[in-house]
Amino acid sequence: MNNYHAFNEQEAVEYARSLKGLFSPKAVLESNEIGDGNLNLIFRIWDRSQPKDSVIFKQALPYARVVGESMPLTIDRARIEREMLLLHNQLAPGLVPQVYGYQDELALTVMEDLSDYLILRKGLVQRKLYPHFAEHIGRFLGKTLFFTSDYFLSSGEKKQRVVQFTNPELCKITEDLVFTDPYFDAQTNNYNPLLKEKVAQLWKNRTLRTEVQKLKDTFMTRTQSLLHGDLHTGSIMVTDSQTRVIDPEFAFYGPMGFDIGAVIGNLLLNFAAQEGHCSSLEERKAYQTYLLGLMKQVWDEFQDEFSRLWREYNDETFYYPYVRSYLQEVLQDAIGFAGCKMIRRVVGLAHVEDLECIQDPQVRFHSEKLALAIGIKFVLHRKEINDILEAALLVRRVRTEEVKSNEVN
Ligand code: SR1
Ligand code: MG
Repeated sequence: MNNYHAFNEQEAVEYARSLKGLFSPKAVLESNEIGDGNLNLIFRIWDRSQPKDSVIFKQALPYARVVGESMPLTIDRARIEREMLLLHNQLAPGLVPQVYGYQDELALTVMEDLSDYLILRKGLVQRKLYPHFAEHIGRFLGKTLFFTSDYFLSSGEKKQRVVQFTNPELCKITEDLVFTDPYFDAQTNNYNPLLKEKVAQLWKNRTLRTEVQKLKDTFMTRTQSLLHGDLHTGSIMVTDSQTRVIDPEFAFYGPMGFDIGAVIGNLLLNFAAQEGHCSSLEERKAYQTYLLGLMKQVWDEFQDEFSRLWREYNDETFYYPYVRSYLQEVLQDAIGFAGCKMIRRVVGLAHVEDLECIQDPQVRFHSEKLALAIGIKFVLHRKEINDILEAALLVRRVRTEEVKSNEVN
């Protein structure tokens, strides 16, 4: 940490100039700090005479940006992120940004600029359609979760990887913000005052809190695969034809369902948010149906890819027919984690743009209430779900109940 200091835009340019081969010696470099995430600095650096000639500098701050210096955070997360990106480039080529270089003391990674891409969350808020996203993410999940599991790696290799990607501080953030704080009157919580009664009910719900505790236990103890660790729709960038997974600084060995649940939960946060975005009932319904279709397709693609790889690489070490019940448990975990992810984004510290961009608190309240209701049902009923279509049906049922209860009140 001795030689660490956080860059400003000018320092980022000077550092870029000092890196041989990154830009032409004649380049006139400019830089903008464009980070809008919770943790890091992101500099875009480009050559004024060749604007397409550009890179991203991602620098970890020694604290969480969203909170400030009162929340110190290890800069080792930059190493974890870079090592994960390099591994993802091998396991799922074409679905992650390229890494061009790094400097550990500065907690700096130099990587591909994806300015032509849009953060998926923003695209979903605008109700855009992405014909390839579900296939790409399903495949990404299938490959990265299979190739880092005991079903592919030798027992020794797997355990070395567990050590390499031990990420205690970032896991603790998730343990607190996803599984703990939303379920009591924690200082970090932040919710729409109109939800006060709903949140009080949440805290009193002993069955729910027990189920969330089980999921937290799974998160903390099940070293199934190397996870991205924070795979929400803000960690995915898209064009009409391309998909890239970014920001794996929360990577660690955990339960597969946590990554899959992050994708599902965030698609459904958008589903709930659409209630407050779209005044045309027909357009809203069509987009919500589209989101449920994406959820199903992500799961189906994951399941197909994972089973295909298990069969392809199977020797007698693991009995192939077990894959079916194995994936059933992964699905139930994914549904439970999706539920937790939805609840935390309504009650906890860090919210999502899908809901936050609804200006009117009364309108937002209805979307937040729906997100909460889906999240709770997912946690409580995950063990009854044996097919992704049942999860979609449950979402539809909860929505209908919510609409009815809004009419009565
Ligand atoms: C203090 S960090 C808050 C959240 O931002 C990240 O994206 C993770 O989701 C984390 O929980
Ligand atoms: Mg992130």
